[in-house]
Amino acid sequence: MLTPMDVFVKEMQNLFCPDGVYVMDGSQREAEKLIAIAQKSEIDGKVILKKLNGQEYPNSYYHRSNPNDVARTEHLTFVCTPVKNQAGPNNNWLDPKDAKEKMNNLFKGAMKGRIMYVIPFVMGALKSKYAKNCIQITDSIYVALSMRIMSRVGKHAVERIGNSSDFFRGIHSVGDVNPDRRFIMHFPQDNLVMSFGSGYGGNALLGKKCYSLRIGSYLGYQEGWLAEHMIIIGVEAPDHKITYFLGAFPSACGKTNLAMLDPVFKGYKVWTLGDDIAWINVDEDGQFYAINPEAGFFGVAPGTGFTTSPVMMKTLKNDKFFLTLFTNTAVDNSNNTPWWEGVSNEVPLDLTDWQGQKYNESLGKPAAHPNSRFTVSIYNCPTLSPEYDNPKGVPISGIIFGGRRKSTIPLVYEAKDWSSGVFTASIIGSETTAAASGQVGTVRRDPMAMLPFCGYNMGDYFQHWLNIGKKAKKLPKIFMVNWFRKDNDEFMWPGYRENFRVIKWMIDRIEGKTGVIESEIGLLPQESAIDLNGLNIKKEIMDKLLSIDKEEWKKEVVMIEEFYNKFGDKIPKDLRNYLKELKEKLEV
Ligand code: GTP
Ligand code: SPV
Ligand code: MN
Repeated sequence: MLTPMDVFVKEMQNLFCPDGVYVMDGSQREAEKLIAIAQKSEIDGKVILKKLNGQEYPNSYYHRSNPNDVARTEHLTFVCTPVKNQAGPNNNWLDPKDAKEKMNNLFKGAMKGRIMYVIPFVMGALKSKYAKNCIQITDSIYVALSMRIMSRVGKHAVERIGNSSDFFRGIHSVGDVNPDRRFIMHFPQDNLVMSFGSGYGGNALLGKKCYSLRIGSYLGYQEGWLAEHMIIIGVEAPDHKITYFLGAFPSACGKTNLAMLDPVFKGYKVWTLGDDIAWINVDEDGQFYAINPEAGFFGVAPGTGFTTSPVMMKTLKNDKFFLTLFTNTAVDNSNNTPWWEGVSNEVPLDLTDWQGQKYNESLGKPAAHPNSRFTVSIYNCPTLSPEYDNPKGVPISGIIFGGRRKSTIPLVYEAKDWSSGVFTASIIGSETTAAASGQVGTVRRDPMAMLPFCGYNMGDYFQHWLNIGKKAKKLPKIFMVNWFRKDNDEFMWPGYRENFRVIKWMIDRIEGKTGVIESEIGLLPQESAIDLNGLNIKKEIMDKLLSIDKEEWKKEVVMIEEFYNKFGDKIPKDLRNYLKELKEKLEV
């Protein structure tokens, strides 16, 4: 008898008309076979994978994408709910019937001359009751190999699915990589995503943003949990006590770096559990527990180096897992290694840029694409927490939110309680980055760092956050940070490893060891409460980093109100009241 999975695969085969079908088993032999094929196959006249120097970067391969396909495309991403307002003003919307028709027309016969890969995978630890079963279809070997790094691909997923029809369906074809024929369509009610025309991470690795966040957030709304754009870390103090944090920052705003922080203080250690996505449940004991549904990092290369992020450099150079990918970095031809701005101070002499041209520094453009990325297994990470695979997840004591802001937002502040913390997170603004196509550096609202990833109306999402707080008995503290404040175009705070000073202050707050100063926007650290021992930073700079400029904030509330107004009465009353209070305090 055919299982629902068999039926789905047959249906896809009839739709796509591939030359062959290959169901992935997850074995190492399979990986070797696929890597060998990818090294011999071309797309757009470019070899799909090239082997890199194995002494410097073990098991590593280089991939150069179509230059039109280097980032998420938010304007081509849709949430197709039966009623438009279910998707909300935060999403592009199409009627599900129309969207499916459009996609099926693109899919029809699209795999002629290609192999259809069937990728059974699990998001979350296999033994976890919070984990979810999924199947992705793709005609991209690069996507198939990337999925093997990013999720738990293979036979165990087929076994887990068994005779059930309850699994996520992710249907993907790169088509002809044409931005005019590129769509990423989500159908939350059908547990389904259809994606065409892109091979880029967030558009094509459907377990990641599409399932774990957009569909996941909708499932969480239905089932009473949260799917968030968050890192998970455990901070071990010299007395070996571990405090677990979640951290949400918009794309390319420092999550991966914070997830692999090498503390500046002796005796402390950061344990890594996740760098991009967290699924959060309130357990029977009334506490927040988080799991990372992913199994790898799809991280921004530029800025990653031995001084800024030594743990990531060690991860990339580790040989535990049998496959690491580098996409759209430059290549140093002298030793066949991937190269990007920030990995070394000197630009190599014989460098090929991300588009395959000889690099000419004098043109003033970066050699690596600003959104060039590596795809690497979490098991390569030397600071991987022993709790990573814990089916229950880890208990959370603090949630850190952040954005990338030249001005206005102080280095750190704390919310008074859960609901004012939800307000604080709902008003996050951040400068856009190269992680999504479009203009870089313009400030937009990005609540909870979820603007591009919330699969339903964000007004309902805010209410869901407030409700989850009522369900829990022990609530994490909520903090807001900004590592990116600038003065004369220079970062005022050194960032990276030095961010640990702020984390240490948060632990002091969680343990009730230090007081706070009340301000219009929240609770600020007391004078000298952040340990600056060993750091050369002027007092005026610290004062400015921890101050609130009322005039700047008056402009900020205008943007917040504009954003809130888009959602009309979907914005919870409590949040409207906080905004009103804030305006009063600022004398707006
Ligand atoms: P996504 O994978 O897109 O979700 O991004 P992310 O939030 O994981 O961003 P990531 O940690 O990769 O950082 C993005 C960029 O910000 C990189 O170029 C980093 O070098 C830079 N960055 C990270 N932390 C800091 C910091 O504390 N200060 C400064 N100035 N830059 C930072
Ligand atoms: C992001 O853009 O937030 C990423 C990269 O983490 S992607 O998976 O492509 O969305
Ligand atoms: Mn991300």
